[in-house]
Amino acid sequence: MKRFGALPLLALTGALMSCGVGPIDMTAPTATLTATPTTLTAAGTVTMTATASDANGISKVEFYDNGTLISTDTTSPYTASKAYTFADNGAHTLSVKAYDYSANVGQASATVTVAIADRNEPNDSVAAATPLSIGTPISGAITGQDRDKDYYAFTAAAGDMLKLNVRSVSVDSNSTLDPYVMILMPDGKTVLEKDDDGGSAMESEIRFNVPVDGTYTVVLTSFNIHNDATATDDLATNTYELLLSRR
Ligand SMILES: [Ca+2]
Ligand SMILES: [Ca+2]
Ligand SMILES: [Ca+2]
Ligand SMILES: [Ca+2]
Repeated sequence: MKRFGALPLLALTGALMSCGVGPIDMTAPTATLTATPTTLTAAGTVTMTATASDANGISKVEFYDNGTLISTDTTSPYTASKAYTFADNGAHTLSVKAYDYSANVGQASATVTVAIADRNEPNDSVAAATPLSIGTPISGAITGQDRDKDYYAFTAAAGDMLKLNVRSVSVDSNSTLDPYVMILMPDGKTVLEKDDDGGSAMESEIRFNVPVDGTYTVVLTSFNIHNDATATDDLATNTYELLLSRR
């Protein structure tokens, strides 16, 4: 045990002092956090920008969403981003922890509200179409952006006799949607059929025979958006039920 006496420790302490190590840093960094946007009504990405400063420098900044680590940034500007969908609906406390080189932590937070009305979003292109099964109704809404279009994809065989219905007020009397719907051929461009008010009242109905085997795309929007290239129609009440059935 004699070999582990006090001398080495004293020597180490002396060496540190002679190296000019200053007083221990006990002061936490200061930090700020800005999140943009603070409310999401459509699926999208929130960008977080933090500032952090400390007399002895910043070693890293950690970004959290409701306490779960998103990412770490070691260089200024300190930024992070996170994508949100319908599954993330609710309040999100975004926060940062800024560390100095002595493990002191400065914190800041911001609140983001995710309130996406349509569970199928994002479905704004042929590539992002929501799968649609024959015989299974699916609910959505034309909302969350100025000119929402909802894309759905289904597979059918040549000769299939089908019917596509978009119901709004007959499903929910509070619905404000006047639906407009198109079916695109498997090339994703050519219009096979389109309809504004083939169903009851303003609702849409298309009866069609499938010309070739393939995956077809349904494009659903409001008559206002279809009819006027500059119109906006973003109402949470623009709800509908889409049903593809055999006839
Ligand atoms: Ca410090
Ligand atoms: Ca939608
Ligand atoms: Ca959409
Ligand atoms: Ca209509």
